[in-house]
Amino acid sequence: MAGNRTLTIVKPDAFGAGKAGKIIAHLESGGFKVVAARVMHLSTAQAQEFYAVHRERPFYGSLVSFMTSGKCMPMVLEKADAVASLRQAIGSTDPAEAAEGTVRKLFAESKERNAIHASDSDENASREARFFFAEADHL
Ligand code: FUP
Repeated sequence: MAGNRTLTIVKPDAFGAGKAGKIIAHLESGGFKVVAARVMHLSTAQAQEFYAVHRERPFYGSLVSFMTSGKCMPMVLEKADAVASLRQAIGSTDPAEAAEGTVRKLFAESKERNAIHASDSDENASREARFFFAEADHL
């Protein structure tokens, strides 16, 4: 995981609605390359750990319930300046505030059911990639 990789998750709202293919196509047309991918149903313990940074926030329980409500699709993506580029491509947390053409503007339902996750730093991208993948999956 150099500065050219990041971690994304197509969340259960988008995956369950059959939007994963369109989201991947949108990201690929934006220059991202998928270097690892899996489909999984997060356990409560996994979702709690993944979002542990938010555990004191009022939305934590609801977020964990949502993230465990169906299958999701974690992926490692590659592009120059991957973290910043993907944050820009997904748009604001709340789709009502997301810029035109962003993944959340195009595909998200609400601030919680917002279609996609993207790492917010190189350090978190590495940590989150290790959370979902073995090193050998994205060499
Ligand atoms: P983001 O980095 O844009 O995914 O947003 P955050 O890391 O701040 O929040 C993580 C997730 O918590 C969001 F994707 C959605 C959820 N969330 C809420 O449900 N309500 C809020 O007020 C803030 C975040």
